[in-house]
Amino acid sequence: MGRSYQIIMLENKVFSCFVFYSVLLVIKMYIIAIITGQVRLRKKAFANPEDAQRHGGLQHFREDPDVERCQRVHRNDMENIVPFLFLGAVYSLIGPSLAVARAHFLVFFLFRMLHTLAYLCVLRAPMRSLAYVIAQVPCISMAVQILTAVSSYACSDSIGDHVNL
Ligand SMILES: N[C@@H](CCC(=O)N[C@@H](CS)C(=O)NCC(=O)O)C(=O)O
Repeated sequence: MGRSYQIIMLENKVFSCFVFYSVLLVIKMYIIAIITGQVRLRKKAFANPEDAQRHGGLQHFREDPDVERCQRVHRNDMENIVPFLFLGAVYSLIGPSLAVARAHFLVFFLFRMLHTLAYLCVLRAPMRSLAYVIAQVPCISMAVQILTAVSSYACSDSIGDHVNL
């Protein structure tokens, strides 16, 4: 690996920590996609007529509540994990302490895992909602910290203060 890789990843421990949890969450999303495909096969509910034809006939070109549940898990992940990938990456660049940053990433990771578990296993309400809300807390916290760190740059009057000549 080149020196630039070391500078970004290894010399920024917060960023490395963020990458660790982010990649796990991306893998989790891939696993949801695989599970969705498996449920389609098991329930014989296909999204496309050509798939249904291959697996027994056009009557299998239909919707299924279990497949739709998997799709909702995936959609909810996209609504939440994708913003986390942005917020976490920028947050890593504003110099938070490793312990605090790790706590943010870990809480998000654990409660998104719980959200998926609660959704797929139909755990009793409000387990899924609680997991969703708790996972939002570190995201809101990161968003506020990022805005605080960069707010002065958003004001055109102070641009000159930050120019490095
Ligand atoms: N797009 C979401 C926005 C709010 C949200 O993410 N709520 C959480 C906790 S109630 C959830 O698990 N929603 C179910 C879902 O998105 O399928 C919705 O329609 O519910």
